[in-house]
Amino acid sequence: MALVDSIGGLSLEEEIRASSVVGEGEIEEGEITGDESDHSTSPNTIIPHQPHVLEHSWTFWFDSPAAKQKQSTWGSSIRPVHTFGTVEEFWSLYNNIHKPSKLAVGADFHCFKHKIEPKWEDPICANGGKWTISFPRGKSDTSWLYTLLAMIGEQFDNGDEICGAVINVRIKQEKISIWTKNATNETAQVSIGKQWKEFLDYNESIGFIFHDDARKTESVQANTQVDDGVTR
Ligand code: MGP
Repeated sequence: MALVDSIGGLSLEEEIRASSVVGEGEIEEGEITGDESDHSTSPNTIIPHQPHVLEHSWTFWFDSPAAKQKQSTWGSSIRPVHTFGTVEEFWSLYNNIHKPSKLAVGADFHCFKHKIEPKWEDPICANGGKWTISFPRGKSDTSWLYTLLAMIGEQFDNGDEICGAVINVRIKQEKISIWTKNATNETAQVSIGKQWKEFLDYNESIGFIFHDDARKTESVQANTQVDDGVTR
């Protein structure tokens, strides 16, 4: 079953680094304070580093094309890269890893909530599905970043329904998908798809597929291959 919606929208520019915005009156990291009435500390106290803790911890996973080629079972080469739980950790990781346009063709890069594996077999993903947007090769870097920021910054009204996001780098295209938990919860799926388009300022239609349907398609294809082998 495929759901399609076509609602356009807003930009996510204002969301970038939103989680690390410092409120009025708060002291920024590294800011020097000089309250003359307070003699208990040095007049020029440097406020220590206060990490900005995210609502959830997230894990980056990577599947390299070279490792994939050697595997016999799908998914056996997907590896967790690093788990982060603060805004600061996210940026230090993000700034030191390749953007999608620099990843090798065939690579899959995932960012999933900690302890959820980016596989249909994971019990939390098993009844879910995914929204997907395709981009020409080399054109998804900004959308990937905005997707990550919207997810880890808890910008989705139905963020609890989200497992994570993946970027698949292929010869002619890069596909970003958001995986969800309960594909039959149509209201939540539509809300996530609609908001995602707004965050990316994406105006085309996007497609949703149940993992269950993807699994069935896969087994039909496998049976067809077996039948072909028997009859010829
Ligand atoms: P894909 O990588 O999601 O699609 O699934 P893509 O990118 O269109 O295809 P590609 O050939 O360009 O990589 C491709 C195939 O991988 C599926 O048909 C399944 O056989 C297998 N596969 C993908 N996923 C996400 C899973 C999974 O979670 N579990 C299992 N068992 N197989 C999967």
